[in-house]
Amino acid sequence: IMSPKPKVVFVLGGPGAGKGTQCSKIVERFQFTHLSAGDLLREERARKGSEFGALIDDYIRNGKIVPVEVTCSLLENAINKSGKSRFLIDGFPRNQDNLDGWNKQMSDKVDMQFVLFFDCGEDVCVARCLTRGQGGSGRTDDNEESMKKRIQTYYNESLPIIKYFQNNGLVKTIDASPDADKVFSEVERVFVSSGF
Ligand code: UP5
Ligand code: MG
Repeated sequence: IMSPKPKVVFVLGGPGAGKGTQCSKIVERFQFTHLSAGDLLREERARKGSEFGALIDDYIRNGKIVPVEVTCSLLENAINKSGKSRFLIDGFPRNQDNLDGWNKQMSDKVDMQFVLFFDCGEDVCVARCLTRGQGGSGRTDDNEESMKKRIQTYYNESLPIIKYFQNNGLVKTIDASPDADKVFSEVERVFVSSGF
């Protein structure tokens, strides 16, 4: 007997919208495994012997989106290695290349449930990332120069993908500007009403 396909929720939103923060809360409350594409890329960058380390480093500093072959394979490996069946995929897909690559490599292997979209104004996003950078996040992209590029990439490449999902009725939008607990109360409602 075939085991059922893993269930996947895409978690999208601008840089600093609170994707990671909310994913941690979802994991505490619901049976999900959190896979942040950005975290997987940063791990791969740090891995000794990685052939992609320098490329990933350059893309992240410049707020550019790493070619999908790299990111999608990291995600597929993480899904397979975990042995789990419900995943939050945080920060992916974020452009057309990501979406096409995912559809080619993964869409038949999982059941995508919905897209959780953290909607947040640019000023709030930027302020959150810069504050985190000042607190010593160690992230090479939490500075003003990288931030401008991350925001540009978000508007030019990622928002059109969110709009595409919206046109297909797949998006649950959450106002991400209130404090994290308030945001989570909305997130909770979405998951409960989706049967989780
Ligand atoms: N914070 C969170 N929620 C708050 C709230 N409600 N009120 C006040 N403060 C709040 O939060 C950011 C900061 O804000 C934290 O200090 C938090 O405490 C505070 P976080 O939860 O980390 O937000 P998140 O949306 O996860 O922000 P992140 O910076 O991770 O978003 P990005 O989308 O920019 O980063 P990611 O790691 O996904 O990607 C980084 C780079 O990797 C990309 O720019 C790209 O170069 C590359 N990448 C790819 O190439 N491909 C991919 O598929 C993914 C990434
Ligand atoms: Mg994050």
